[in-house]
Order: sequence, then structure tokens, then C-alpha cells
Amino acid sequence: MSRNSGTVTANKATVTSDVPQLRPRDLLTKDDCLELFRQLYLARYFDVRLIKEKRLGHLTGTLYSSHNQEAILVGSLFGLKPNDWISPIHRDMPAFFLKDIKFDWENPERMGMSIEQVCSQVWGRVDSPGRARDNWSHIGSKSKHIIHSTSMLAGTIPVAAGVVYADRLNGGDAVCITFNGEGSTAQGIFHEAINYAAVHKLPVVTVIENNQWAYGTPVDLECPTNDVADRAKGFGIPGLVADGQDVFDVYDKVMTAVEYARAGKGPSIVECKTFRAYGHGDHDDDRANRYRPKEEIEAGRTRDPISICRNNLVALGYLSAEEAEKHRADGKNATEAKNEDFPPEVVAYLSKGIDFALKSPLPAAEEGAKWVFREPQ
Ligand SMILES: Cc1ncc(C[n+]2csc(CCOP(=O)(O)OP(=O)(O)O)c2C)c(N)n1
Ligand SMILES: [Mg+2]
Repeated sequence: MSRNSGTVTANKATVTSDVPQLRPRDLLTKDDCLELFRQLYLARYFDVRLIKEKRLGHLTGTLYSSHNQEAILVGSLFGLKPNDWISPIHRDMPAFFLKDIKFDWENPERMGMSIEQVCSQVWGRVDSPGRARDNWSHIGSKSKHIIHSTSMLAGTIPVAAGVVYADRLNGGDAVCITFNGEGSTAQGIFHEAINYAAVHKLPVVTVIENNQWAYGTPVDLECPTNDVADRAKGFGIPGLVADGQDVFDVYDKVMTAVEYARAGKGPSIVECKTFRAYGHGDHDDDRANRYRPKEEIEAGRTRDPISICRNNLVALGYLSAEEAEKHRADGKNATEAKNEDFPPEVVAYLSKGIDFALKSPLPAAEEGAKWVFREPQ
């Protein structure tokens, strides 16, 4: 985009500046960068630990792994203002607790869900937002600015457009990031909603987690263009492509889109290229190993977002070689990764959430029929 090109337009004359243009990442402090790294571990540990708990028979319901895709969530959410909105989908479970978590993981007032709420949801307990009606992402929070996730792919983009439209009419400057897989970009509602947002210049940033597969359908059977971001051209809006394995590249592209949206210029699409580490859900793991070529799986897993972030931090001088070697969760699947591969505060944080969930009871049976119809006041 022109803001990074080194060329500025003034009084209709084009002036080439020798001053290098700043990327959003250039304004991050050392502490910001180390926090991004910690959050990658946190999202990875959530995944690894849940898979272990399920294998031990402690969990029921399907898990949709975000392993290998963590940089997209972490890099997209990091630069948001607390008041901004998000709409996560099935593969984005960590987004519910990563929203507004920056440096303040324990703060109950922050604009994200607590780890206790999210763990209670996964364990299907009464203290969860879904009160045991579901074990996964069918939750939201109006007060925390999280649009309720639904199973209808791309179905929350029109909701996001409506939410930020209302906010603008009320004088607000909130932006909404909607997360979607590349498969959902083949849905009619994806096009209708982005068209609507483009016409009304609404601050909706659609992040596409292009993990190459929609269940068993490869991306080339979903999208006829080289980049999914090319779909933006039809709406006359920016379409950016990020390396979804590099948290800094995701941050740069998403923040560029967020600033553009906040300035009133309208929506954009940010495609983050990644690779799904496991099956669609854990019920699909064995089958996925048959429908995906072995070489593709091996290649897809070679670029771990934790390793890439670590290398960047070493190059920046923010991590010494010794510190960099401390925790090595990267490159390991849920069977291989152990607690000592993660920073102790990450393990403690999630363990606290799980302890809370285990102590939370199941709801009373009578609740089952509640909230199906409007309850009498
Ligand atoms: C409208 C609609 N069609 C089909 C489904 C069934 N379904 C659920 S997830 C999924 C695949 C989604 O793929 P993608 O959008 O690429 O996201 P990913 O799972 O890869 O993260 C499908 C087909 C659905 N939930 N909604
Ligand atoms: Mg996909």
C-alpha cells in the first residue's frame, strides 16, 4: 500500500522521500514483542493441553485445533483498542481470552473473556457463557465486544457490519475484526456482507485464515484466484496478504487495515496464509491424513510461528541465545510437547482456568428447556 512505498503525494506533485516509512511493528516496544511471544505460547499451550485432556478422557465434544495458526490470532488482536469488536469462528477459541489480554492477563475488567470462562465452556460447566449447551465457540459477549460465534460460515460478517454501523451512528470509532476461514469466502453471505460494508465504508476488517483446507475441500476448489485477498478487488477495497506464520507480518497488515478502517476509509480483507496442523476437528484427524498429501503436511508444519517469532526476537536483540533456548514447544505436536516446553506462567494461567472449570458444577437438568423461548420477566 502507498503508506509503505516511500512515496508521498503533496499538492498534486509526487515527492520521493528518503526517510524510510515506519511499519506498525516498528512502533512496538521490546516489552510488546516479548508479550507477543508469550501469547503465542499461551495459544499453543491451550491447544496442546486440551488435546492431552481429551485423550485422557477428561473432555467430551469436538476440538478444533488452532495449532500452527496462533500468529494470526495473536498478531491481529494485539493492536486493537479495548472497545473494538471481534467475531471469532470455530478455529479461534483462544481469541475469546486473548482479546485485550495485553500485559494484564488477570484483570477481570478487561474487554475479553477470562480463562476461567473459556475453560468452563470447554468443560461444559454452569459458569460458562454457554451454560453447558455446547463445549466450544458458540459464545459471545455484548459487554466485552465479542460478537456471538455461530456455525454458519461467514454468518457473522453482516452482524459485524451492523454493529460498527450502529457504533458510528452513535459517534464511536470502534473497528471490528471478523475471522473467517478461506472456505467461508465461497459463501454468498461473505460477498453480500462485504459489499454492504464497502458501500457504506464500514470499519470491518475481514481476516482470512487461509489454512488451505475447508474440511476436506482444498482451497483451489473454493477460490479461482491466486490469492483469496484478490476477492477484495471486486468490492473496490484493499486486499492484503500476510505470512500467517509470522506474527509481525500479521500485525503489520492487520494494523494497516485497522487504521484505514478507523480513519473512515472502509473495510478491507487481510488474507493470512497458513496451514492446518491437524484434521478439521479431532474427529477428522485420521481421515485428514489420507486426504492430504504427506509431503504437504510435512511442508506445512515446517514453519512454526513460535520459531519464526523467536528468530525475529533474537535478531532484534530482545532475546539472548540462552533465553531463546529456554522453552521449545515449537515443532512439537500435542503428544511430544511437555509442560516444561512452555513458560511456567503460561502453564499456571491455563491450569488455573482448568481448576476453576473442574470445580464448577453442571447446570440443573431443568435448565435444559430454558431460554429456548422468551422467558417471562
Ligand atoms: C454455511 C455453512 N456451510 C457448511 C458448514 C459446515 N462446515 C463447518 S466448518 C467447515 C469448513 C470451514 O473451512 P474454512 O472456512 O476454510 O475454515 P477452517 O475450518 O479451515 O478454519 C464446513 C464446511 C457450515 N458450518 N456452514
Ligand atoms: Mg480453511
